[in-house]
Amino acid sequence: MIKISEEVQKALQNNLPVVALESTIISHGMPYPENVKTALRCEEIIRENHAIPATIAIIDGVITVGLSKTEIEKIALPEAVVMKVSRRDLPYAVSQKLNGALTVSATMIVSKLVGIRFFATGGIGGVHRNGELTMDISADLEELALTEVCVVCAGVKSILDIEKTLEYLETKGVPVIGYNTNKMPAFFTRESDFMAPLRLDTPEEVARFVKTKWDLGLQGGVLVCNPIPDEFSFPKVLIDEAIEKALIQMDILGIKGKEATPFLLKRIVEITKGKSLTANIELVYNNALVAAKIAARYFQKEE
Ligand code: PSU
Ligand code: MN
Repeated sequence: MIKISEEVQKALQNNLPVVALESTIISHGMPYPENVKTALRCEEIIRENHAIPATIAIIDGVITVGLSKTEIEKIALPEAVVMKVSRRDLPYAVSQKLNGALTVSATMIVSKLVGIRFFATGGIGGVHRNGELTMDISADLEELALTEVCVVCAGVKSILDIEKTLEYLETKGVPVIGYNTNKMPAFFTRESDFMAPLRLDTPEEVARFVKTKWDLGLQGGVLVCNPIPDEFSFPKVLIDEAIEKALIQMDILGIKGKEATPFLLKRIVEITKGKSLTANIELVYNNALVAAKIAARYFQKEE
């Protein structure tokens, strides 16, 4: 059911750093052709920083670890039929031989299955606003509680309820690390109104933290929250305005469940006339960079 590219397989066998990349961001998170460009550039950034990239998706029912350029194109084209696959959907997409883009939760599962410990993404899912009523809480949070992968993201988008997302992660025992920041980053902006529960400042410190957690036999992942670089950070008022508009439209149209996140991202790009897309792309690059550095450090041989 799983096909691993030769390069990734070799790296894993030789205990070299590998960084996973998700595919929902390609198929459902960004428009074509920016999605392809971003996916390929992320791979380059990871290589430039001494790790091996492994973009993961389901291609005709086969869980594929280390997509080729052609495979990335295949799930990126606007006309491609690609299922958004979370934990619950994995067996469906595989047994029905579909094409599937993996969310953070599904990418963590596959990463662990094949022995990849680090994963770079844009943003994770979380507790949606009004989540206490709708119970729309992303499977990503539960996965972080269960699965031993270190996920580097740009924090929690304010289309979500940041405070409740942090509470949920605390209950589940998931460490949330502000990388070089005291504040919890909010994806498009460097800061939110909430403190990051923990702070670490270097790849070395994060690598040591992750190793300590797993050496202690503590189950589950680690969430590293890496703020968007200052020069690309979105003015908070502007992004908040766009988010509120998108949320109201979502309500009117009755969009919910797994369609919610892709709808909101797309509307925010439209409302901001593409500016939020630039921010999104840049923060993903920055996460690929940091994840590669942490992974390289984690696998560095002691002198
Ligand atoms: N946030 C983004 N871009 C994305 C996602 C989140 O900025 O593409 C995707 C990720 O794959 C994440 C998923 O795991 O959305 C969460 O979806 P849901 O809220 O339906 O659990
Ligand atoms: Mn959801």
